[in-house]
Amino acid sequence: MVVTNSFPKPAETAKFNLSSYLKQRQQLCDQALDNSITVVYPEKIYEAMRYSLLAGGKRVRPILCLATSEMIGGTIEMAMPTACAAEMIHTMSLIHDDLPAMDNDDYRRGKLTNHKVYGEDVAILAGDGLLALAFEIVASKTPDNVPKDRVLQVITRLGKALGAAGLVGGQVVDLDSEGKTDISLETLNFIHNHKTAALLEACVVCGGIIAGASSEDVQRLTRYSQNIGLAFQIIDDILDITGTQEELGKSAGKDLQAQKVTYPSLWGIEESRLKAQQLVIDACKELEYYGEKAVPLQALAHFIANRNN
Ligand code: GRG
Repeated sequence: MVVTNSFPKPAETAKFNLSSYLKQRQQLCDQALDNSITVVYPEKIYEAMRYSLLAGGKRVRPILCLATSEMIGGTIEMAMPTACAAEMIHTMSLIHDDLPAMDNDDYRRGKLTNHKVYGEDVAILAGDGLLALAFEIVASKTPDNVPKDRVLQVITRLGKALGAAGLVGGQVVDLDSEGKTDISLETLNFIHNHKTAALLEACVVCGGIIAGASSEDVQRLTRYSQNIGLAFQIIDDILDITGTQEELGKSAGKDLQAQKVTYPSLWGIEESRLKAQQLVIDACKELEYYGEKAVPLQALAHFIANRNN
């Protein structure tokens, strides 16, 4: 069977100009993130925070958050502080993940990692600073037309997604699994549902909550985001094998080198692509209820499975 990098999309999704949408949304997010940190005394920490936050990146998480807010009937302005917070949390997790005590990486987003430039001590603090700022901006910068109980729900969900019940828990099991070749599919799913899918889910669901999502909306958004979360990680594992350092902006082939159990190591590359494909189809189905309004989120799901970095 020939493995292709793309698969059929529904008619409306195919007509949608995803690349110009992504470009425009990336610019909006970059601008908002740039405005969110001013360099004051002690300059070193603000510079270290800005270094990683503004180093590029696809901005998938904030874009998902904004798109969900719009689909549910909210605006970009209502969701932008939450979208920025999600990118800050994601960036801090990358800074900490790259530290010698964790994955020990020299490159990220095409640049030297934070600790390579600022030292391990400042890199840890830059991550901490971003994490604290994320919550500060959701609480203080969400516009007044968003009811405060929605803001509280967002803070609760973000906290849960990044703590021991989310990213931190997934990272602990990932670290424990290092060097073990008998990792089960159940453990692998646990790691990635927590390390990767939990934050993507929070971005989507929080974007919806900001806009006034009902409990039925939240259920649909949860199923959509769990599917794209797993698809995202399967593709990440494939790209570690098929991508180059230049394309990925970080070291390639790390999983093989560390003999890590990954989706392609369990299923093979072709089967892994098919599974990612099916997850994207399932994710898109969850949003059919919203008709044309769901097209950006459906196109983003396809992007996640077709990306090359
Ligand atoms: C959150 C308190 C707290 C601590 C961090 C280190 C850690 C705990 C967790 C690791 C989380 C991690 C690095 C998960 C990997 C997620 C992933 C697939 C990252 C790649 O995301 P992309 O492709 O990257 O969206 P860009 O650079 O485009 O943003």
